[in-house]
Amino acid sequence: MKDSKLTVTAFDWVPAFAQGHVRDLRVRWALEEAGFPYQVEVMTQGAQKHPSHLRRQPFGQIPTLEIDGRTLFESGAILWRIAETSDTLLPQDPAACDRVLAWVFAALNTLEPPVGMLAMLDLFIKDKEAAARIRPEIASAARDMLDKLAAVLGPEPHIAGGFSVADIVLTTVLRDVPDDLIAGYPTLRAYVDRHTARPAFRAALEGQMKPFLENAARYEAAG
Ligand SMILES: N[C@@H](CCC(=O)N[C@@H](CS)C(=O)NCC(=O)O)C(=O)O
Repeated sequence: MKDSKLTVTAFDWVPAFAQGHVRDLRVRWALEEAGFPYQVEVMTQGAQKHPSHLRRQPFGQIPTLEIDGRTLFESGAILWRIAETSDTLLPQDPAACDRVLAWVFAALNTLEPPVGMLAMLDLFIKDKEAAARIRPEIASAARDMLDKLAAVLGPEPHIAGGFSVADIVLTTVLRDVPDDLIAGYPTLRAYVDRHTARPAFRAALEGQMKPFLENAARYEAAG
């Protein structure tokens, strides 16, 4: 993949609450860690629903990754493909590699759903009364998963041996846990801080933020 032509899709602007949290960040971060050069196709808001984009991402979302003309969608699938062709994101040992694979899925399938539901309640649901009524139950389900994650992580720096693609996925999920919940988990907070201090994460974040800053005035003026 190092010699392939790689293009990630991203947005030219998103509202403030989503800035730094759009899922192309994971893909950029993995590419930065792997040392694979890539280009970014910056899409205007709304272009994700055009038929030309739906042909490559059936749900009208980003990110996608184009690899020498073929397109992959779903950030988890994209990250796994990057990881298996990198020298840095997956261990060689098959048992260790299985643990990384399991943690990639655990982050996406077990942790991200309750975290995503909280984001939905806090940021998107218009019926604020209904959201406030059901939030405690969803928060409790999220806490249950975070308790177990904190217990299994313990004092370890990474989730599955050395630094791997599982840490990229898990860190990006944990960054979205609302402050009132993550405050109860100092080791998970430290885990996020440790990984977001990596130069590859900083480069990915800077890359995502650049068009948002450039286009803020135009989108804000349009209301
Ligand atoms: N499961 C998908 C989720 C992708 C997703 O939710 N993308 C959001 C940005 S983080 C998006 O494109 N939203 C715009 C829209 O739905 O119109 C993945 O991981 O790739």
